[in-house]
Amino acid sequence: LMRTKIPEGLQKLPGPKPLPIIGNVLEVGNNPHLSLTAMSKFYGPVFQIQIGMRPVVVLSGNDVIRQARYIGRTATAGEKDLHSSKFISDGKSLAFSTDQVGVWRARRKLALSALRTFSSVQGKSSEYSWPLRSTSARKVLYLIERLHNVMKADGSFDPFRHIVVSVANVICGICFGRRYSHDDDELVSLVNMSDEFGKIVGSGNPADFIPFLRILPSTTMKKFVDINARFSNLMKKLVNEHYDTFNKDNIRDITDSLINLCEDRKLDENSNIQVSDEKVVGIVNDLFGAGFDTISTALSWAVVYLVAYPEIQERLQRELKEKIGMERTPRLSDRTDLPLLEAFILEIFRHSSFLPFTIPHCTSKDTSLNGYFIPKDTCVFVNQWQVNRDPELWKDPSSFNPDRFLTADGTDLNKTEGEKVLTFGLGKRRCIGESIGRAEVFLFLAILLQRLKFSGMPGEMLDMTPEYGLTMKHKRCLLRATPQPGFEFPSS
Ligand code: HJJ
Repeated sequence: LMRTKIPEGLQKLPGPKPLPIIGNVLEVGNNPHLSLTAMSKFYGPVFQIQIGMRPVVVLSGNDVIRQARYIGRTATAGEKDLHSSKFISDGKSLAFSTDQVGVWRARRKLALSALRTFSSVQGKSSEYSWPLRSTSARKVLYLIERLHNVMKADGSFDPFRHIVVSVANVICGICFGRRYSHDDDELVSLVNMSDEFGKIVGSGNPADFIPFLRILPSTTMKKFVDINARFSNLMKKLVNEHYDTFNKDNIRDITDSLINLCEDRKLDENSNIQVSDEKVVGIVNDLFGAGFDTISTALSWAVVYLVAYPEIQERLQRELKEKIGMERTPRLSDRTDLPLLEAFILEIFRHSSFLPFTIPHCTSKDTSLNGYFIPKDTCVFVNQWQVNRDPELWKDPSSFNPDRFLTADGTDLNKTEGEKVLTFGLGKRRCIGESIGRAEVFLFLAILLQRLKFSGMPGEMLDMTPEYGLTMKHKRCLLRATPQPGFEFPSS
């Protein structure tokens, strides 16, 4: 890099001076969202650090990140070559892949259309649509029953432990057409280890960049390899069951539709991009992994915030009672009638910023941003946490205040404010599950809030410090849930 000539009219990137061999690993530390936000105040919205010997460009600030999205040729798929990516789905993950641009683009298109066909959030029923609303609603009602039983037995419950199983069952239905019992260890223990996955995959893990760290014995790394092997094995088992029972006249779920695509392609010899069957069907791993990890983290945070801000919980419950009542289960179409709940969800996304960085990007050719030269093959981190806490963008950014997303009279959602929240990335590699994600979080929360009141354990303080990772989680805790007046737990 030292030898790279900077083209005329462009400047060299600013940034802290790296140490030999380790670069800026010490300054980045264990909470990159905080350290890199602090550095952006000093070096500006585009700066460079070095992790090990590799330069990494860090983007902050609404303007720069939105600008970067238009130079799509910059922040697109490319050879990221991060050490941890090699273990995710046997190196064949779509989101973490090192696929060439053409292959990546073809796979992304397949993933998008599979999701669209089987979630039908907008309610456009297609040939074989799986309405998210009814699947989710059933899972939440079951979750409520489950929480009731746990409360009866233990007097408290661990929110993440139970939410993650229900959320996993929604995406499991869409991907594999089946559900698991809350007592089935095959799924329950796996989805309860997603924090270990996120710790390794989160942006700024030194082992991704520094080869000699990989030969040191690391228990976290061993766990990570282990989790990925277990995850892959479960996916392989489910996929093989689908191959065994496949019938092209009865496409049951996303896995079937991906298998069907492979069969179709065998008849089509004109296709110029070659994607192996394994890489087509393997898309389901990413859909399942992303579908349970992100949404369970969001919902678990939401419950913790409800407990931390009881007056907001009360207002949310009043809104539900007035607009929906207790007679029927809330549905997706109620979204426009529940602006406070929508505002609450936006404030969870903003304040927790539990997706602090996007998945790392990589420049696929020499480019420039904000007058700085960025060479080909540079790793790029996008600091979403910084945008969501930027005092230039938000009044009193560290206070939790859903009202910031409502119009002045408090009766409507302020859409422009909502669009400033950065959670799903931007540009060519933005999240493909955004509409499913938003819908599922809404539906789960609406139904939970209609029927349950959440509180903490008497005399115990809530620790809201996030644990850094791809998806930042709150510390495990015990909470209480009691039925709302006018609603009784189902007797089972
Ligand atoms: C997983 C938790 C996993 C995968 C994928 C293949 C695709 C949060 C952000 C992006 C999400 C994108 C994706 C996440 C994939 C998980 C997740 C876990 C195994 C996986 C920015 O998630 O415990 O195992 O294998």
